[in-house]
Amino acid sequence: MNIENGGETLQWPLAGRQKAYFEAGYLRPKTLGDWLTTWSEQFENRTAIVDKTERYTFSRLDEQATQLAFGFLNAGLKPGDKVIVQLPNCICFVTALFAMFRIGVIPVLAMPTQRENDIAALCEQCNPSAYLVPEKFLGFNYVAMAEKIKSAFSSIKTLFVDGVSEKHSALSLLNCSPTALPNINPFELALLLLSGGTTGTPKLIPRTHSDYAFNFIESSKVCEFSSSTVYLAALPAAHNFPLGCPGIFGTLHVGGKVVMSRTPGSDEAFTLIEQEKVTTTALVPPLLKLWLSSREWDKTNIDTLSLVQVGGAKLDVETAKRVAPELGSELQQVFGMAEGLLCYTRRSDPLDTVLKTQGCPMSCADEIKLVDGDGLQVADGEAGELLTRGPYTIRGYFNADSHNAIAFTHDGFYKSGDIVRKTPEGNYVVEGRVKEQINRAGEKIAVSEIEPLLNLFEPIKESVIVAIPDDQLGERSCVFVTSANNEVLPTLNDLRTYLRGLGVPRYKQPDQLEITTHWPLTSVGKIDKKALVAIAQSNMLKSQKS
Ligand code: OOB
Repeated sequence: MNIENGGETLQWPLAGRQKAYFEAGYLRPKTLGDWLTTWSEQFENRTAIVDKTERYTFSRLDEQATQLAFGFLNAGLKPGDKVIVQLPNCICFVTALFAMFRIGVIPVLAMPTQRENDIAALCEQCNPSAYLVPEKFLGFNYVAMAEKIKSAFSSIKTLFVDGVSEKHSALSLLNCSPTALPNINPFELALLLLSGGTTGTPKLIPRTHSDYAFNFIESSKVCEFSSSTVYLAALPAAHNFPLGCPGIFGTLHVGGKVVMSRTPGSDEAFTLIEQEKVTTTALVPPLLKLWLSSREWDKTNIDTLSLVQVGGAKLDVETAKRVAPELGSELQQVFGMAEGLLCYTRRSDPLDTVLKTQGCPMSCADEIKLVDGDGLQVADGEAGELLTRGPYTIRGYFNADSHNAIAFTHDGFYKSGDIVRKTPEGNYVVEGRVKEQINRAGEKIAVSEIEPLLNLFEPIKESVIVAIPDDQLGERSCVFVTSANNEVLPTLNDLRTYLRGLGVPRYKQPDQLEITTHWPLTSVGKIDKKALVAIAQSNMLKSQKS
């Protein structure tokens, strides 16, 4: 098949389903770099993006991305090279990404909160040629970490630093003279996202120019973004949700304005909402809860905020109900994954759907199957593991053949690990995770069965159950709870007596109780189960010693 691309004709053996998606118009022959050119032609002097220090029009964003592309080429980067990009939410993050898209260099999107071990694990997976960091952010010296990483990984030839006073400063790249930009195939790899696992080592998710463009263009239609959208990127921009669902890219696509908040907390976010007249933002549930509690005393004017998207983890109905009265905005639930599939509640949905479901797929080309433990489709209305395939859902993780063999079916469906139910209206409700099951001496405990019961127990505000490796049992169950009243803390015995009263068998009652005042969070703000397991193990060791 021949594809027109900037006057050149590319030979590309599009095959199978990708060919079908192309022919059906889902995947378009246009690179992300070329999309920026289109936006700059359409929206020229409108404001595209704002951060703490600068404001760029669409034309300036386009120019700067091209300048930086020249700089990257001049610094020795070549199409196909990987670059770890670890920047906070700032204009440079977006400029650098588009510069890379224009020269076929692949950004690997690391989170600012990641440290040496995490970055080393990424380097092992993708052999990066360069690493882009801020000079300093929230008191952490990224340059020192980057120097260490560079000396440990010989593939890294260059460090780029977003800052003024550094020898590697990326700013100097902006003065390089123009050279020819390479031709980039829109159906090839554009960026590598991190998988959102709250357990285990993240895998790299390969997204192409054309599939990612479909991701944000279709999202911005479904979410009704327009040129009057002012989008606040409060979650870290390296995450798929604020980046492309519809997020930063989906806002730019319709000529809206993007506002980059360096931190997700309400202090900075509320001020930016007031100053920039923000209309829309995306949050994860723990962050939404923080915003709601700040709102009790922080009376900054956030009247312009009209849409709050919430996703990334299950939103409980009680919190969902608070969004409209307390933030003065409409709620939209988003159930998505960096691997592809996005489900949204629609803006025209009845309130009950928005409060109680995670919506339905963005595209009619998304295929979903709900299956049982044997891979057989469950009956209508029953919960099963969600398998999915579609124009913007990956066919495999990057460089992970053996994992791919178990994470995808032979006919290309991604096994999400999410346990989901479909309502008669066609919306999906996330009920838990396949792996959120505790195998206690061979007896299986579904976390989604016990957690809601515990949450109804008066002394408990919120509970999270995790599986802890155990010499005798294989796995034991540990429940972490935040207490509803710090004066009267529940004991393990209280919990067991309560559950016994509800007829819950002994093996399903927790083996260990940990009371916590706050939840450890992942880089994007989801409850970090891996950290909970480590805390439970270390507390158990301490109690055994004493
Ligand atoms: C988003 O993406 P990831 O890749 O960080 O995490 C995906 C996983 C899903 O498989 C599911 O387990 C969970 O996060 N999840 C939800 C959810 N949204 C995501 N679980 C329950 N309710 C929801 N609404 O988290 C992500 C990507 C794009 C848009 C939004 C979220």
